[in-house]
Amino acid sequence: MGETDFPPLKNDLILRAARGEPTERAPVWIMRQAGRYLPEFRQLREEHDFFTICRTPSLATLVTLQPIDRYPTLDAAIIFSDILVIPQALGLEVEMIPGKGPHFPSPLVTPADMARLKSFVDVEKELSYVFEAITMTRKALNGRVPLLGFSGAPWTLMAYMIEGGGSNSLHKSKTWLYRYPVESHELLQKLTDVIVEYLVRQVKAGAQMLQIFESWGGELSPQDFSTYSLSYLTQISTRVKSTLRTQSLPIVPMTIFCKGSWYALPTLANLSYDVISLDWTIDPAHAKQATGGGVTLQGNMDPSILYGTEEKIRKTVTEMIEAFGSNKRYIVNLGHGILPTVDPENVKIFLECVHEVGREVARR
Ligand code: 1CP
Repeated sequence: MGETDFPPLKNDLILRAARGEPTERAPVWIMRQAGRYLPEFRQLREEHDFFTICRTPSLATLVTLQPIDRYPTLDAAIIFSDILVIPQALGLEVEMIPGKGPHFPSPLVTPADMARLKSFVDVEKELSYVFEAITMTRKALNGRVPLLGFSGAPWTLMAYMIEGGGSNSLHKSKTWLYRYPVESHELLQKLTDVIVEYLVRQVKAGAQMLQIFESWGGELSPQDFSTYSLSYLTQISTRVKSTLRTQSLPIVPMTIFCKGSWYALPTLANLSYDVISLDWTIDPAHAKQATGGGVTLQGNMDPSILYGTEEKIRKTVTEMIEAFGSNKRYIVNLGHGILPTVDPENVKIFLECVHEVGREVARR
């Protein structure tokens, strides 16, 4: 698909912020903005299994648009899917258990299990439903806001494939790092190769910006993060951008979210990512200083603030925007995904406040 196949964009605030261009206010979106906190999503989930929604482009489009229709204050849409579609494409079974989360009936136990993964992954074919959903959503958005694509990062995906689902200690996947480092690197490289192709293909389908989720980055020591995460994150940004260039596709902005990896900020700022997404444990002043102003920052309100009073939400948003600045290199978001039991009215308050305060701070 070429840019001319899609309706013209009416709101490019997030793209400008990502490129370091001035903005009249900081743009805003919410990680996991389409999901269980919305009654319209829960209703659809009663009728359809999670991965059926992901695999049916018309349903994925519908769900992606739910928060955009409800909140005209959102400045971006993110395609409805999950990071675990890549392990599925590699041949592993993943189920989504309502109220519990993802479950792999046969996770990888020892490196011998890597033989169960496909030796060649036909990304175009295995993940065609994601690309179709992106193209359909881009059209349905009618240029209201840009559409973001995404992928899990190699270490986070490896951890899910070995743990078999969510985990507190990650001791099974860490056992691989500390007993089978060679095979761990082999798995991480295999994931990286698929992720690069997957992201490029998302742009070809119409994604206007990409985010990489290293949700379990903070579980690693700084040394292990460097060995098992950073080297692959570096490959992803450089290879995606060079492939986009050779294929004459738009060089879209890329965001990296490494939850918990505060120590890596100066290094992350020197990779070819345009945006660094921050969790709420990082002080804005520290983040600005550690990244040196050459990248855009995204984040980072504690998602639980949305359980607070209107007054508390307003106070936190104001302090956050004042600290990050509103007219350049800043995208408002939460520090992690929105929680399923948040009241959608509080989300409305949050978004309206971001607009109001964002405009005011940008004018100062
Ligand atoms: O943001 C959006 O609106 C787009 C949709 C989206 C995204 C970007 C979903 C839908 N999942 C994701 C990414 C994702 N999935 C991440 C990275 C972001 C993060 O750290 O939160 C991770 C770690 C997952 C894995 C996953 N999928 C979990 C976490 C499990 C754990 O505790 O380790 C869960 C609960 C899911 C299920 C899921 N994904 C998305 C939704 C709406 C849901 C709920 C499923 C349901 O309806 O039952």
